Amino acid sequence: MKLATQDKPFFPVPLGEKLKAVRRLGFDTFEIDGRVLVENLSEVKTAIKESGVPVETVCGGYRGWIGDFDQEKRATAIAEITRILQALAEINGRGIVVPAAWGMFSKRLPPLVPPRSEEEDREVLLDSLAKLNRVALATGTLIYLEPLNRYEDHMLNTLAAAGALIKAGNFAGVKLTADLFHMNIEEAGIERSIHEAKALLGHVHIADSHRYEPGTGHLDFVPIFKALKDSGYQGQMAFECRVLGEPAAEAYRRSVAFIRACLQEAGF
Ligand code: LER
Ligand code: MN
Repeated sequence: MKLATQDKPFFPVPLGEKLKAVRRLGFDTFEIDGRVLVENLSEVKTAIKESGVPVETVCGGYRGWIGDFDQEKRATAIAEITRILQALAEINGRGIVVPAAWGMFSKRLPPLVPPRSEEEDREVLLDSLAKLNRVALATGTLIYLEPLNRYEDHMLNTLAAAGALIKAGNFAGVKLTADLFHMNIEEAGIERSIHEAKALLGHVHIADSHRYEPGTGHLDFVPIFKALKDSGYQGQMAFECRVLGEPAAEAYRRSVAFIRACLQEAGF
């Protein structure tokens, strides 16, 4: 299990210094933006070599969504994710976090009724995932399909719903992202859902209950980590949160120490 972080405004530049700072804060690896990776591939390679800090996962950095209502934007998403996976393969990366869509539509906010049926949503997602599954298998990378909460996406909100889609398509190159912030809203029981989805778990996003740095909210991380440990989870856990404490870098360092203690207590 490796602890990862996404980029933060208080991290230094250039990328080589950023990766060194990430390690000093207590992380093992960096989750990069897809566009940053593709547009700076040789700099990323040098930074990894010089810092010894791997870059193994991607989140964001492409236009459109795999479940986009607009066919052209959906094709753009598939093409750009393909380029990101090709670049990721060159740095021995693992995979990219991909939601069905983010901020495109919510059935819980006006106008409430989406312009496409659930059956059509499903067909569109199966088609996009079939294409990206082929790319993942060809490049030795993975798609980490990410259910989001009901206010951020109307198509996939639970691990079970996303897992059913992966099974329906028999996609060996598609796994799940378990994002604790979304799960805290959508899953009846976080630990139970982790156990039920264990065969498909590929990646984890962590934040506290209010999506600030772990340790500042009311999420109980130890039983969740125990569920991951008991499920045989060996992938990454990437911080995806805002930072409440000040100064931010110190608050972030405290949060990493807090999470490492929780991981140890859970048996990692
Ligand atoms: C969005 O809320 C999220 O969790 C990101 O990982 C985007 O996929
Ligand atoms: Mn996430």
